[in-house]
Amino acid sequence: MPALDLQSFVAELEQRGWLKRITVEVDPELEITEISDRVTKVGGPALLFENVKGHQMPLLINTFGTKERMCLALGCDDFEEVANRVQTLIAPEMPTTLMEKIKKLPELAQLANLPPKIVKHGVCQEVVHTDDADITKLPALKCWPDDGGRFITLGGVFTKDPETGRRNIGMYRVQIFEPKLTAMHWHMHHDGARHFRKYKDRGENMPLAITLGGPMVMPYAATCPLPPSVDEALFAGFLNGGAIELVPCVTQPTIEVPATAEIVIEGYIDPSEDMIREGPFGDHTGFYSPADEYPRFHVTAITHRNNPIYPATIVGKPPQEDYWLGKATERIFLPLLRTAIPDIIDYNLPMFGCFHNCVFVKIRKEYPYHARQVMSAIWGTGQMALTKIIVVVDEHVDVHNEDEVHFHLCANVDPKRDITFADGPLDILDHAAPSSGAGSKMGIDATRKIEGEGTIRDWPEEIEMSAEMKELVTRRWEQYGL
Ligand SMILES: Cc1cc2nc3c(=O)[nH]c(=O)nc-3n(C[C@H](O)[C@H](O)[C@H](O)COP(=O)(O)O)c2cc1C
Ligand SMILES: [Mn+2]
Repeated sequence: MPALDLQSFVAELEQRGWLKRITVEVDPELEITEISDRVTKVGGPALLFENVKGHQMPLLINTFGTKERMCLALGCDDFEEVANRVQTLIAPEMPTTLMEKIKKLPELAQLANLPPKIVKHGVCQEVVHTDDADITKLPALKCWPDDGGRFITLGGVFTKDPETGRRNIGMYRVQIFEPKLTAMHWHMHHDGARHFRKYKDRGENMPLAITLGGPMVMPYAATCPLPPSVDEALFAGFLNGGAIELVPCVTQPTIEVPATAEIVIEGYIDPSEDMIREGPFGDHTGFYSPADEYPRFHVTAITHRNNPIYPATIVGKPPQEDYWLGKATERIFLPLLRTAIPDIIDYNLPMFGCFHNCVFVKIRKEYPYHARQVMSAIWGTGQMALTKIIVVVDEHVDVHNEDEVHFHLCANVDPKRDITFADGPLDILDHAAPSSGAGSKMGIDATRKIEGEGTIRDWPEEIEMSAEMKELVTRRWEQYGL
């Protein structure tokens, strides 16, 4: 089972030798970034900085920086395990015999226990600051030289839809301005922003909480591209294999937060207020996202457990630890993506594409322009709709092998015939887009062309050695003395 709080996860990492404690004083402005960046890029350990200049709290970073640690956080050996559970969840096989029914029972019972459970007390409220709440006490990082200030980078933002009461959790960065003032940087396509627009229309204040730590599945769940109707806390319960315990906030009691969180920042947004200029911020695209106007968040309380650990992350040129959060999503959401687009056999969001810039897709082509149909479907599906460049390849191509994809892209494409352009929403962070969050997309059909797909001549066969000869050479390999 995944760890139920950050502290026990840290203990587990340490026991496995996957964590390093840094005892010398380090600066949360840039120095931690430079250290963490170097360590992440070589697949190094999680880092616990015990002596952060100007602060009392220790800071944990690079927690999810390898596949092994990401899997440990999700309580699995491989992302495919979780993907298979998702598959079972969405396509339950009809139990036929009594024995099979009985075998299903524990699974079904477990399902029933997935929604979050509201409890009265939580360690996240061992210490409560209201009037004396001061977010500048948190060892938030200034990540990159041109950043507009210090940012909370690994927080889960808890909001509720004012119409339906439905909860949303999203990971959005939070810039610190004053002891009780921050900004809420949710992109307009994200659910937090959707909720905000509803409060604004109703002319009501928006209650909100930012949480740090808690059950180890929570940070990941907050990044999941779930449809607005799905509560991330329910999905977290599914990942966790049991309900997440939530406790009502002290000053914003309609918002409930993980009982085992390290730190909770409670507050509200007044939608009638002027926005605040937020950023710039060195982003996951490898470029700075420019300063822009975002809602002001007023802090009404900070609660925390005794001796909390402050979790942080940096984003920047890949790989960073968010690459592994993204990889987990790519694998875990494949079964869900396939319910919308069954033609997709597999896909890969390559590291260089920074999530939305590029996707490699594998299909079994069955009719003319099948690849284009899949491109259109991707451009119409959830957060995948933000994809800028799609490369579609045939079934025999390994989409996780970039060279193999590039080989087919270069060999199989007549640019005029096989490249298609479309317009649509893009990642807000795409600086090349002609306007913010909107622009053009490119689909490259790198599959073998068939009749009905424009002018094609005889298509040659791809060179492959016969299975018999491969087997023979493998068998004799020792004899060659190579
Ligand atoms: C480290 C990290 C930082 C992120 N920062 C932001 C952010 O500042 N603003 C934002 O809108 N999305 C950000 N995201 C992406 C969202 O968390 C992600 O798209 C999530 O699915 C949004 O959830 P929602 O659809 O419920 O809003 C970040 C993701 C990660 C992994
Ligand atoms: Mn959501």
